[in-house]
Amino acid sequence: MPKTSHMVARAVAVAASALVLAVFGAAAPAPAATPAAVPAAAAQQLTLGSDVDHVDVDPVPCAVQGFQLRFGNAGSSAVYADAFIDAPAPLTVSRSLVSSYLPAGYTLKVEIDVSAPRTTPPGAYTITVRAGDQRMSLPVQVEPAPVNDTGNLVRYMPVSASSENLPHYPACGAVDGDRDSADWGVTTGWNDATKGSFPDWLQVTFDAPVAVGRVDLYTLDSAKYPAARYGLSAWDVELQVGGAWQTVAQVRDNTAGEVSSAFAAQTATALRVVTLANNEGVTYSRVVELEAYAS
Ligand SMILES: [Ca+2]
Repeated sequence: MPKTSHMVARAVAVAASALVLAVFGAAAPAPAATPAAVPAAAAQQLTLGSDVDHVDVDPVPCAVQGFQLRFGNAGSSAVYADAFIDAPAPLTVSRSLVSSYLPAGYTLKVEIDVSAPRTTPPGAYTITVRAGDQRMSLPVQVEPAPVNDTGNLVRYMPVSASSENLPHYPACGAVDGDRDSADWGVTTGWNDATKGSFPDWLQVTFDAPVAVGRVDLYTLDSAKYPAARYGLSAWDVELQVGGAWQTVAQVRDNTAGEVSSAFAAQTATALRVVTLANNEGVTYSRVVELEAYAS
């Protein structure tokens, strides 16, 4: 049957190709028949594509935005190939390199997240993807930063932590405006990555010095994960004043999901919560939302 003949012919061609590779790779220390011995073909037929024709970017922490890179091999031989993703500063991408084995006729699909800090000038940017002799340009539109009219001083501010349990519990989840513990696990809360080790810390750095007189902390507290069992039980609230950290509140023996700490307002350049213990035992730090107010 013609179909069978074609398949046989193709199989022979693949075998012949493998033989050539085996000979080619004979001098190499690694076994030639493994995929690792497949060289990048001299005449690659790589393809680049995307699921969207442009990306809209909101310059806020934890914004979910980006594109699906489609990295293909239109050639008749498997190759190892690299795709380089370049974003103009201050934009960042979750991956700047996709390095993959691409069977003949195969297209790899990779999700690429695009982020921008809140201070990014709004306007048009271009992400460039290169692979072999292929090049793809993807327009990016950065939207204006949102106006913070919440009174919450840490909303949209840069946040960092001693460690992050990624990808589901990033530090930015603690300042994303969502206090609902039912959303735990879908990037609305911070969980550290050093199980069994305290203290941990979560920090927000202000754009400019600001008077802070109250800090509200929402620890994990849902029907499934009640605070009395899974939430933070002890932490210190610290303000950076004149370059030095000062402890302005201490919370101990907590079993509630929300704790508001009020203190004499101070003009601070940063705010830090140093976590000390969890009701579950010596496990993790879990903060669903952190908020700060003038009073
Ligand atoms: Ca949150």
